Amino acid sequence: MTILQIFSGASNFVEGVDTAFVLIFGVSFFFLFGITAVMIYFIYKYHKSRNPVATQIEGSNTLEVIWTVIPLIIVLVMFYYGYKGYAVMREVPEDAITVKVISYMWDWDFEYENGKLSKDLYVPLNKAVKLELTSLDVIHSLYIPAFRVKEDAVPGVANYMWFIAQLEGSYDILCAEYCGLRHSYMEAQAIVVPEEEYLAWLADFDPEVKDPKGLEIMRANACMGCHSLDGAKLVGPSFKGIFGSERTVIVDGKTTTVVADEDYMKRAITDPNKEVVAGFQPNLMQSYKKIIAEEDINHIVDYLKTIE
Ligand code: HEC
Ligand SMILES: [Cu+2]
Repeated sequence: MTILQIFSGASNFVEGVDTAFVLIFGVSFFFLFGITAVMIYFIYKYHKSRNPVATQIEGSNTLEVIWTVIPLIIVLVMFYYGYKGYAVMREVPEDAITVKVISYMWDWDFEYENGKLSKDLYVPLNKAVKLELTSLDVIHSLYIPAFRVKEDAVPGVANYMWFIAQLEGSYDILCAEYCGLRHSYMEAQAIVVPEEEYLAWLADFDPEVKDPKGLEIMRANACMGCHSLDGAKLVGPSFKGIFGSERTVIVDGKTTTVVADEDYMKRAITDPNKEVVAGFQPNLMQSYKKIIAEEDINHIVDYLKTIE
């Protein structure tokens, strides 16, 4: 992200948020320095050597009115600009495209209207995008600093946010709600491309191959709390590139290697403590044989085959 992208309105909310920010910051800055300057001046002016007898002031209606009314006006002005910037954020235009955001420890999945899933958020330039936020476990918060938007993803609550991206480029997405061990790694990119490019990207997917159903089942069974898709080692091994790779496993205390084919992956789910992946603890993963139907286990295996 360049300085240009930060300051020149990467989204339609930059102006409103920055106006409120600069106003509040400016007022605070003015009073911090103003009050400090007056304080220093009074220390000098009313020093005992220059002003040996203090004046007792018994109250002044004029002063009371001034220091009540002026702060009241300042606070109302701050509120006006803050509210003006915020109100539009809750009014989603009717032609907005919808992207579902599924957050979980510790990653984001973005699901588009046609069922395509992605790890980075793709959005078309100059089009309203509504994000529908859900969480599968704890509270997360989707934060795109360059767009000046942030909204909590709360389990069991349907929350939303929207924006219009106005500059092509790639912008950081962060989690702004502390959510555990890998909170700080819960990042992604918002990738803004011209609309034709976005539509081409969106159409380029084969639902048969991706089998997002398998991912859904894994999420519903909290597999992703122990396994990552991106190579990160959590409680269990990452699924990245698992299909067809050689796994070093310990069987009855002896180390051997097996190729992770369909059969191996099914065994790993239904009888995980028979072949224990080297470098990981046995008995952490339970057998899902009686918990997940065989058909659904097949969906999981089909999905695992696609994770490169
Ligand atoms: C409590 C943490 C935990 C959960 C939840 C969990 N696993 Fe595991 N999983 C592990 C650990 C630890 C290992 C490595 C030790 C072993 O092989 O038993 C493992 C191993 C695996 C392997 C073999 C991986 C390899 O590198 O060869 C697969 C496949 C797997 N799990 C699938 C799943 C699926 C599917 C689910 C959800 C239905 C799941 N796991 C839920 C902890 C977990
Ligand atoms: Cu988080």
